[in-house]
Amino acid sequence: MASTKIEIPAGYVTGILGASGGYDEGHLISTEDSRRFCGVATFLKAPLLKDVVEPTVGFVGIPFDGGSSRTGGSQFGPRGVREASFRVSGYNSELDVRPYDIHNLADCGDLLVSPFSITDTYRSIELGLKSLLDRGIVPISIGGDHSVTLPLLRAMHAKHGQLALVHFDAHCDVSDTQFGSPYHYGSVFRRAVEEKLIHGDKTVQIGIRKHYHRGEIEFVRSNGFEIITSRNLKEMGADIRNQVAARLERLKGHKVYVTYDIDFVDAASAPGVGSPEHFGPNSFEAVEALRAVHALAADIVGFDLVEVSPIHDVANLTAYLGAQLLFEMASILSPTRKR
Ligand SMILES: [Mn+2]
Repeated sequence: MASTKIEIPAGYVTGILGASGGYDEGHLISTEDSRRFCGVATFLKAPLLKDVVEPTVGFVGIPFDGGSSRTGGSQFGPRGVREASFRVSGYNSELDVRPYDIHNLADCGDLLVSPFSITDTYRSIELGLKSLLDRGIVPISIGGDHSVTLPLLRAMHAKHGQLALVHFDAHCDVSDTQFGSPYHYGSVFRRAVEEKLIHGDKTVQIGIRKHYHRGEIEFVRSNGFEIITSRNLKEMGADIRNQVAARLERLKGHKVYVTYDIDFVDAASAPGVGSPEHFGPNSFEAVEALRAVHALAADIVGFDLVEVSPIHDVANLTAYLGAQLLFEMASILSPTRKR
C-alpha cells in the first residue's frame, strides 16, 4: 500500500508564516497573511488593544445610530467593516507604505453606547476616546451615525484645542434641532462651531451636494466654511488628489481632524448608508479626495469614518469600501512607531 505521508520538499515552509512557525503553533492570522479570511474579525486584522505593546494608532468602533432621524442601521457599521477587513491587503502601492511598518495598530474594541440616550452615549464616547488619547493613541473611530463625531470632537478639543476640520460628506450637517433635540446626525458641525471645538474658517467640507434648507448655506457662509462641492470634484477630473491638496494647504500647521461620512461617495458605489445620495464621486474619486489629506499628514490628530450601514448594503460593497478607506487613513498618518 502506498504511503499517505505528504513529502514536503526541502526549503518549503508550511504556510506563509515563515520561520516563526506553521500550522502547529496556533498563530493568530494577521493582515499580512493570505488566509486573513480566517480568525477573529478586527479592523484591518489589527490585534486587540490588550495584545499590542505600545499601541500608536487605534481603531475604535462606535455602534450607535440613535442620532439618525430616518434610517437606522449604522450601529452595525463597526461589525460590518471588521467583517469586510479581510479583503484589505497590507501594502498601499499608491502611497508606497505598509501601515503595519509605521504604526503599532490596534483594534480597541467598541465604545459603550446607550440605544436609549444620546447624552449618555455622548458622555461615554468622550470619556472612551479620552482614555485612548491619554495613552498617546491616534484614534481612527468607526461609527455609527454622524452624531458620534460631536463627542469625538469634544475629546479631541480637550487634548488639542480648537481644531481645523476636513469633512467629507454629501451633507453639511449644520441643521439645528430635530424633534426638539439639539443633538443628532445632521447638527454636528453647527454644535461644533457653537462649542468652539472647530475653527469655522479652517473647516473645509468636500463633496457637498444636498441641502435641506437655505439656512444651512447661510450658516456655513457666515462661519467661513470652505465648500468643495461634488461638481467641483468632477471638474477636477483625475487630478482630484493634487487639486484638493492645494485647497487644504492653508490648514497646515493647525491640528486637523478628518471626518468621513461614507455617503460622500455616490449611492451607486456606496449603497449601504443611512442617507444614500446620488450625483456624487465614484469610489476612485472618493479615495483620491481622501488621499489629498496626505498633504496634512503631520498635522492630523484623528480620523473618523461614519454612516456605514450593512443592513442596507449590497454585496458588502460599502463595508468593503469602508475597510479600504480605513486602510488609506492608516497609510496617510505620519509614522508613529519608534524605529
Ligand atoms: Mn451625510
